[in-house]
Amino acid sequence: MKFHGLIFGVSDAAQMYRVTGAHRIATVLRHEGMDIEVIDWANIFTLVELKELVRSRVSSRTVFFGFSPFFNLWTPILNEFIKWLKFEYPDCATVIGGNNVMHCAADPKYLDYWIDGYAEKAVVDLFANLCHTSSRPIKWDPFTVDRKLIRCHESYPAWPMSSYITLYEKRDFIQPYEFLTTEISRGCRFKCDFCNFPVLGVRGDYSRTIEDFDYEMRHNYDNWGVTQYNVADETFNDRTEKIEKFIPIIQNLPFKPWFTGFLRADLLITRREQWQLLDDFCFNGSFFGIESLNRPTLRAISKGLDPERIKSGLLEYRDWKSARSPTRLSVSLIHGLPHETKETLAESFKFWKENWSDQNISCHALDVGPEDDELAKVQTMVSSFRSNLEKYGIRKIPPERIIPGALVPEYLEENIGWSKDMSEPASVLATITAAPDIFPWEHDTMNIYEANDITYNWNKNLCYKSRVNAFNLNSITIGHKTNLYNVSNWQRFMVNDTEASEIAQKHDFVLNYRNKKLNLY
Ligand code: B12
Ligand code: SF4
Repeated sequence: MKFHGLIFGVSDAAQMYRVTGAHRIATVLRHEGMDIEVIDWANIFTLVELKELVRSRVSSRTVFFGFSPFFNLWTPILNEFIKWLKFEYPDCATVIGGNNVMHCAADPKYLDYWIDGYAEKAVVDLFANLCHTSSRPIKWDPFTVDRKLIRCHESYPAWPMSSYITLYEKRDFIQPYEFLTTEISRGCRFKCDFCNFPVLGVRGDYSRTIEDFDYEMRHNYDNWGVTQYNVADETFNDRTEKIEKFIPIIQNLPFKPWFTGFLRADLLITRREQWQLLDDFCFNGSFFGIESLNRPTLRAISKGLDPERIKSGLLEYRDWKSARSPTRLSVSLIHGLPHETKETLAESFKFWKENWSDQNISCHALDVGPEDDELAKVQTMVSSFRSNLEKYGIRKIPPERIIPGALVPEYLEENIGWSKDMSEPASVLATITAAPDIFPWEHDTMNIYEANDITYNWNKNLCYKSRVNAFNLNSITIGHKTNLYNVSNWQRFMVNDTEASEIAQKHDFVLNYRNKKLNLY
C-alpha cells in the first residue's frame, strides 16, 4: 500500500513563490514510496475550501498532514484548520517543519510534531515510524517538554548531500514563466557575526552532483517549460570551482536559463576570474549583502574589504556584466550596525543615490533577534550578535527610554513605511508579524528607533524608487506570462511600478491555482 500525505505550503501570495521546502520534502518522501501532494498558498484558501480539499483527498492510506510555513507565516484560519483536522482525522499526524519553525504562531495543541531545520534525513525516520515500516527510535529534542520537537541540525544533519533535487507534479500546475528555487550547495563557508543562517563555516565541496542538477533542470523544462530559477545557496560564489563544476551542464541545456542568487561582493571583486564564469552560468540576477560602507562597521562584522574597493568594484562589475547580458543587481544594507552614525549613513545614501539608480537597493534596520533570552537560546537561526551582545557593544534600551508601541507591526507599518501594498515592505511586515518579539537595542552610536527612522527615509527617497529586486523578477514574468528574456523593457521597472501594474494578474495567478486545485478531484 502506498501511504499518502498532504503538505500545505504557506507563503506570501503577493510574492507568488511556492514554498520550495514543502516540495523538497515531498520529493524525498515520494522517493521513499509515498504519495505526497503539495498545496501551495494554503493561506489563500477559505476554511470551507480547505476542508473541501482535504475531504476530496483523504483515504485510508492517509497518514499525515504537513505544514511548511515560509518565514513562519501563519493565519488564524490555519489554526482553525488544524483544529478541524485533528478532530476529523485523529489518527492522522499533523507535522509542521521549517527553519526556525518554533517561531511560528501555529497552535501547538493541534500539531503532533515540530521539525526544525533542514529535514530530509529526519522525515525519512519520522514517516517510516508513522507508517509502521520501521521502529527506529526518533531522536526527539530532550529539552523541549511542551511538544514533540526534532532539531534536525543536531540530530539529523542534512548536509552535505549529493542530491538536493526538487521535483514537481502535474497537480502542482507549474507555469513555464515561473521562477522556481534550486539549491546547488548547502552551507556557507563564512561566519559573519550578524548572520543567523544555521550552516556556517563549512569546509570543502558541499555541492550536489552535476547529474542531479542536470536532471532537475531538464525535468522541469521538459515537463513544465521552466527556465528560470532563484538559487538558494547562501553564497553562490564562495568557491570558484563550484561555479566551474556546473558550467558544462548549463551550456548543454536545450534552453537558456536565468539564475538569481546571493553573491559576496568582496569575493567577486577580488576574484576577477568569477565574472566570466558567472556570465557563462547565466547568473544574471545577483543579490549582495553589502550591509554598510563604513570601514569600522565592516571590520566589526568581519567584512574586511575596503569600502572604496567595494564601491568601485560593484560599479565596474555592473558595467561589465550589463554589457554582456540583461542584468539585475540588488544590494542590501543593514542600518544600525556598530560604529554606524547618522553621518556615515548620509554619505552612503549619497553614493547609492548618485550611482545606483539603474539597479536595486533595499535597507533594513538591524534586527539582532528576539528580546526573550529563552527564545533566543532555543532558536536554530540566531546570530552571533544576539549571543554575544557585549562583544559588539550592544545593550538593551533601559525601560525608561523604551517608546511604548514603537516596535509592533501596526506602528511599523504606519510610521516606518512598511505597507502591504508594496512587495518588499510587505515581506518585512510578514516577518515582523511572525516574530513580533524585537530586541530593543542600542550602542554607542545609534539605537533601534533612530535606525528605523533612517530606514524609513531611505525607503521613501531611495529604495522604493529603485529598480525591481533581483529576487522579485517572478512578478514580472508572471505578469507578462513569459520569461524574462522576452520582456523587452523590464529593466526599467521599479519596485513599485511592477507591483502596481501587475497586481491584477498576480492575483489571477494564485487564484487560478487555487481553483484548479479545488476542481482537481
Ligand atoms: C528563495 C528565497 C526567497 C524567495 C522565496 C521563494 C520561495 N518561496 O521559494 C523570496 C524572494 C520571496 C524571499 C523573500 C524573503 N526572504 Co528569503 N530566501 C530565499 C532563499 C534564498 C532560499 C529558500 C529556499 O527555498 N531554501 C531551500 C529549501 C529546501 O529550504 P527550506 O525552505 O528551509 O526547507 C527545508 C526545511 O525548512 C524543512 N522544511 C520546510 N518545509 C517543511 C515542511 C515539513 C512538513 C517538514 C517536516 C520540513 C520542512 O525541510 C526543508 C528541506 O530541508 C533563502 C536562503 C536559504 N538558503 O534558505 C532565503 C532566506 C530564507 N530569506 C531570507 C529573508 C531575510 C527574506 C526576506 C525577509 C527578504 C526581504 N527583506 O524582503 C523576504 C521575506 C519573504 C516573506 N516574508 O515571504 C533569510 C531568512 C533569515 C531569517 N530567517 O532570519 C534567508 C535565510 C536568506 C538570508 N540568509 O538572509 N526569499
Ligand atoms: S552573511 Fe552571507 S556570507 Fe556571511 S556567513 Fe551569512 S550566509 Fe555566509
